[in-house]
Amino acid sequence: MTTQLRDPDRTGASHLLSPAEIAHYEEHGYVTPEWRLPDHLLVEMRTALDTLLSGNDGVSRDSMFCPHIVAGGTQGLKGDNRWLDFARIPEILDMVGQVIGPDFLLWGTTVFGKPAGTGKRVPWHQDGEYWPIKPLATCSAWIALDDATPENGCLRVIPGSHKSQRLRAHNQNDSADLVLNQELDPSEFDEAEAHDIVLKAGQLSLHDVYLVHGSEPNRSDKRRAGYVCRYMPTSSHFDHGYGSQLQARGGNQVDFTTRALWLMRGRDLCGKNDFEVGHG
Ligand SMILES: O=C(O)CCC(=O)C(=O)O
Repeated sequence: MTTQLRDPDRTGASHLLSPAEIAHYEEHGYVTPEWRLPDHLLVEMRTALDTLLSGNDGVSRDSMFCPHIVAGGTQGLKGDNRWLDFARIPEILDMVGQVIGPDFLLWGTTVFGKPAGTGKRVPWHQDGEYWPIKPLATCSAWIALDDATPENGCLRVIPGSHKSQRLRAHNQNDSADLVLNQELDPSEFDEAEAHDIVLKAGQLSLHDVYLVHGSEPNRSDKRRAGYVCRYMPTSSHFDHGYGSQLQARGGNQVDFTTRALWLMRGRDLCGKNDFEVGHG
């Protein structure tokens, strides 16, 4: 089946972020665009998710790293090219380009599957703590595959927390109840300022690498799956060598040393990104 990525009814400028949406991203570190996936694409993504789940029995549903890498992805996940297609949805790339510039690459994806009843908490964190990106920069597109609400553990953010462009103090927490093992020190933010990102299935949010965010466990009877794509401007370098040093420090749950990079738009501005590693 050929994935028809661009929505025929929404071509043209209508999907682009408005000036107010761009200003919201800059001011608050995230935005929930007006545009949403066309129904046919949402159906395809949910079908791909069913396949991913049924083909990967032993892998935690809470975080399935790199489904876009077909074989030998992190965790031994059996992936599928369709997830790479979904990371190339032109409307989403256009919006990402509006906030990080026209030259950018895809370096990672994750399905945060948060199953009904048992979905775990994602501790408060900033994304960049163990990412080998110099200088640190990434825009994450979090695509809701189910409705995401406070009841089933939608993404929560601390608006404006990206602004200092500073990685705050994290502690390692290896509790089995958490999806990630890096947790922000409570002195670093005020949870009372948290904002819930409530999304209908097919909507998405974009967030900055320095934004403080997390999500509550899913105690409801409704799954809350999201597919996140990580895009970085090619003015930054994804340093595979530094990836191994970070791993040696013990904080990483994933292997960045062989991570494949895909140029999504424009060219490699820094000239140092390696588009052969991991493409086997
Ligand atoms: O899906 C979640 O609850 C967490 C997502 C997240 O931490 C991220 O996209 O960076």
